[in-house]
Amino acid sequence: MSNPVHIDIDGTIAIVRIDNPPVNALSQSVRAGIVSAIQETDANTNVRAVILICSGSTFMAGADIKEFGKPAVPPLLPDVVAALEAAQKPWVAAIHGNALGGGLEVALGCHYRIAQVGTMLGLPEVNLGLIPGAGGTVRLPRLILMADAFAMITSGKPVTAATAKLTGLIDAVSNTDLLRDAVAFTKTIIDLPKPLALSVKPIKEPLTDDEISAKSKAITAKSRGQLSPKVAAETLAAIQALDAQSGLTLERENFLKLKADEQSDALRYIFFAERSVSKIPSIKSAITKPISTIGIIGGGTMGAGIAASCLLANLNVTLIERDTTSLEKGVDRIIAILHASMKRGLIDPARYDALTGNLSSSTDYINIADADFIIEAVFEDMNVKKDVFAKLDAVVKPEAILASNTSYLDMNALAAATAHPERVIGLHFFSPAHIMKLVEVIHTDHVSDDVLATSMALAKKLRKLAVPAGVCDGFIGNRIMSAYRRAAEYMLEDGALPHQIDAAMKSYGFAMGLFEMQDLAGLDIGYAMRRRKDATRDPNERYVDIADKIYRMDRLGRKNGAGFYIYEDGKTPIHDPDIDALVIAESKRKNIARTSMTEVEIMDGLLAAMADEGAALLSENIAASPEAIDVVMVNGYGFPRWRGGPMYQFKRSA
Ligand code: 3H9
Repeated sequence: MSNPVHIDIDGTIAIVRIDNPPVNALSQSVRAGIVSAIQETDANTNVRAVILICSGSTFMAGADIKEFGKPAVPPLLPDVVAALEAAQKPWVAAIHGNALGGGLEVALGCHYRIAQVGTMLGLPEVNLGLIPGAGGTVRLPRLILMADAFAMITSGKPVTAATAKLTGLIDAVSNTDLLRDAVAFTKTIIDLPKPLALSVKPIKEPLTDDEISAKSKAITAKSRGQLSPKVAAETLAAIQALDAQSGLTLERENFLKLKADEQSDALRYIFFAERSVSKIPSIKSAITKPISTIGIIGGGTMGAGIAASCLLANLNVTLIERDTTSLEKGVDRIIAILHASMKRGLIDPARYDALTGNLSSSTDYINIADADFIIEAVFEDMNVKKDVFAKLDAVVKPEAILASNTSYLDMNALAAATAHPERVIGLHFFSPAHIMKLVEVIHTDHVSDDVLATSMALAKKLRKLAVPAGVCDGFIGNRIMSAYRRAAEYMLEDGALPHQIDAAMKSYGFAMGLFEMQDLAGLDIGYAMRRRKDATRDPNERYVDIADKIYRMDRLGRKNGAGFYIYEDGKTPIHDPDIDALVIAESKRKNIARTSMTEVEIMDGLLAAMADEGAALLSENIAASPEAIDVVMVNGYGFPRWRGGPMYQFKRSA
C-alpha cells in the first residue's frame, strides 16, 4: 500500500498531507506516517512550522472503524496525539469537510487550528457506543469551556467552523483557499513561542457538582439504556478532578471497556449497514438521469414534507392539488416547513427566499408536463392513485419518472395501470417527510434499472437513507410492524396487559410502547385499516378484537383523551384499569387461560415475531439483506439503534 502521508517543504514551512480515501480515516499507515513526519520535521533545521492538511473531500473523519474488530497495531492514536503535542515545531491543523472523533483529537494535538468555512468539527464517538479514546475528553475542555465540551462529547453533535471559532476550538476560519490561508496564518505565528500543550493547561471553567448532576440526569433519561452518553458524562465529571495524565488513563480505560461492549458492536454494525443497503450491484451500469424539476401531487402532510425536502435539496418543485383551497393549504404547509427551518437557523433568509422562489403550484396537471420526476402523495386508495397515474400518463414527458408514496398498496398493480410500467416506482417516505431520513424504494417487477438508479440517486440528493424493497403488502417496515403488533395482541389475550407490553418495550429501549403508539396515531386509523383487510383476511386466522372494541367505545386515542390509556393533559398516558378488565374479559370470552409474562418474555416474543417476519421477507426477496431490515426498523420504527436491529439481535442470540 502506498504511503498515505506526504511531506513537502516550502521554505521554512513543512506541509504534511494525508491522502487516505474515502475519508482519511486514521488507519495504522496514517498513524505511522504522522509519527515519521513529526520525526522528520523535528530533525530538519530549515523547518520552523508544520501544516497538517488532508486531500479529498474531508479532513480525518476519525479512527478507522474497520480496524476496531482487530488487534490494535502501534503506533496507537493516543501516542500519535501525544507525539504531536510534544513536537518541537508548532503544528497547524488545516481542516476542511469534517474533523471528527480521532480526526479532531489529532487537531487538538496540534498547536493551532484553522478550518474552512462550512467544516464540521465534533467528537461523535457516543454514536458508535464509545467515548473519545485519544485524549478528546481531556484536551477539549482545556481549550473550550467545559460546558461546551460536555455538550459536544455527550451528544456527539458536531459544530460548524463558525461556532468553533466563537468557542475558541479553532483559531481562524478560511473563506477561500485553505492551504493558502493556512500558510498565511502560519506566517503570523512562526516567530511566536510555541503555545503550551493543551494537556498541561487547566480545565476551562469546570462545571459545579449541581450542574454535572442536572446534565447527567437529562442524559440518562434521553439515552434510554444506551451506555456511551452516560459513560461520557461520568468520565468528564471525573476528569475535572484529575490531573491530565490520570484523566487520559481513565479515558482510555473507559474507551476500551465500551469498545468491547455489545452496544458498540451493534452501533458499528448499523453504521456500516446504513452505508451498504443503498448499494444495488445489479444496477451498477445503469444510467442515472439528471433531475432538476419535481412535480408533487397532493399537498397534505406527506406531500408538503416531500416537497420541502426537494426544495431544501435545491430542486424546483411544482405542487398540484385538486382545487384552489387545497392548493393554498398545501403551499402554506410547505412554506411553514421552510420558515421553521429558517427560524431554527438551518437556512438563512436569503436561502429561504431562493427556495420559496423555486416553488410553484397549480390545479392543472399540464403545469408538470416538463417535470423530470413526479411523486404522488394523495389519499391511500388504489382507485384514487390509479386515477392520478392515468392523468400523469396523459401529460408528462415520456422520460419522466412516476413515483407513488404509498405505504402498503400493490405497486405492481399501480404500475400495470399505466402506459409505461417501467418508469413507475414506489418511494415510501416516513412522516414528517422533511425530517425522517428513511425512504423505502419499492422496485416493481417491470421497473427499469435506469429508473431505479435515478430514484436511488434522487433519495441521496434529498439526504435520505434509501432502502430498496420489493412489492408486498407493507413492504419491509410495515410488514414487520404488523407481525409484531399481531404478536403483541396475542399476548394481550394470553396474559399480558397493554401497559406491561409497553413497559417491556420501553425498558428495552423503544421511546414508546406499541399501544401508546396506536393511541398517538389514532385508533380510528388502525380500525379503518383492519376493515379494509376484512375481505382478504383468512377467516381461520386468529383475530384479536380488543382494539376494535376500544375504538367502538369511542376511545380514539390521544385525540379525544382516551384509547388504550387515558390522557388528561392530551399527552401523558395514564394506566386505565377499565382497559385491563376489558382485556381480561376477552381472554375469558375466548376460553384462554391467562399466564403472566415477565418483561423479558414479552420482548423475546416480540423479537421472535420480528425475526420470523424478517426471515420471510428475505426468502420472498422483498428485503435484500438482514441489514436492510435492521436499517428500516432502526430508522423508521423506533427500534433502539444501540440494539442494532431485530435481525442483528436474532443472529446474536442464535
Ligand atoms: C474514533 O475516532 C475513536 C477515537 O476517539 C479513538 C480511537 C483510539 N472508518 O458516510 P459516508 C467509510 S471513532 C472507516 O458514506 P459521507 C464509510 O463506511 C470514529 N471507514 O460518506 C463509507 O465507505 P463505503 C469517529 C469510514 O460523505 C465511506 O467512508 N468518527 C469511516 O456521507 C464514505 O462514508 C465518526 O464516527 C471511519 N471512521 O459522510 C465519523 N467513516 O464507501 C464516521 C466513514 O465503502 N463517519 N467511513 O461505503 C461519518 O460520520 C461520515 O462517514 C462522514 C462522511 C460525515 C465523515
